[in-house]
Amino acid sequence: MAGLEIIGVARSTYVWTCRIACVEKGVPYTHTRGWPGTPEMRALHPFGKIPAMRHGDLVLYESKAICTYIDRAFPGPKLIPEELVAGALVEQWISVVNTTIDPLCIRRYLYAHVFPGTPDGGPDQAAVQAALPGLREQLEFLDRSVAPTGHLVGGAFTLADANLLPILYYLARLPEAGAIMAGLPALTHYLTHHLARPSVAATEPPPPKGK
Ligand SMILES: N[C@@H](CCC(=O)N[C@@H](CS)C(=O)NCC(=O)O)C(=O)O
Repeated sequence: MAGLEIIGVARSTYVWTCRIACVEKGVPYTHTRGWPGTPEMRALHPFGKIPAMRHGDLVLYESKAICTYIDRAFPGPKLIPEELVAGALVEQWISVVNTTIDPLCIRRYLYAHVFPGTPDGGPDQAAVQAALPGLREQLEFLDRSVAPTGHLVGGAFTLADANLLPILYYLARLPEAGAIMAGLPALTHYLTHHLARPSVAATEPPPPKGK
């Protein structure tokens, strides 16, 4: 069977999670740049989003489905534990991050900085300020959640961590979220510690152009 390919730009949080999964499992893979909305991505994903995956004749989209496939198709440490409760908790974390934390932290707050749509290209301050109470609530919740073991589920690195870390990486680089996180020691340690993990460090996106 042809090798595994992850398609999407490296800066996407969801692409990053899939690449972490490949490295964690020791799966050789090719990373192909693909921009959302392009004909190339629309050929792989019905809405042109990233990531997509190719493995032989199989094309998959949705990062969770891609990572689950990688976890089941290849030997190596389980990213989604087989044990009933731990496995369910990983599913819970991925779901809450993708449906509640990503929409606020990335789509509303980070996008208000990165894609502000303001006349001068500066941050959309109204959108930033409106996101802050919820952002603080979510970050404080995450701080409490990782404090006991330094992981989201049990005492080991799982897909739940691989799914959250890219989001925290970007938040820590923005002024308001960075200031909130600086006051949350468990979350700060969690991020610093796992960014040094070989699978995460090896797949860290390049800095934006001009930096
Ligand atoms: N639920 C999808 C989300 C994919 C997604 O929204 N990707 C973003 C980049 S991080 C994207 O393609 N955005 C462009 C768009 O929505 O048109 C997954 O987990 O793969």
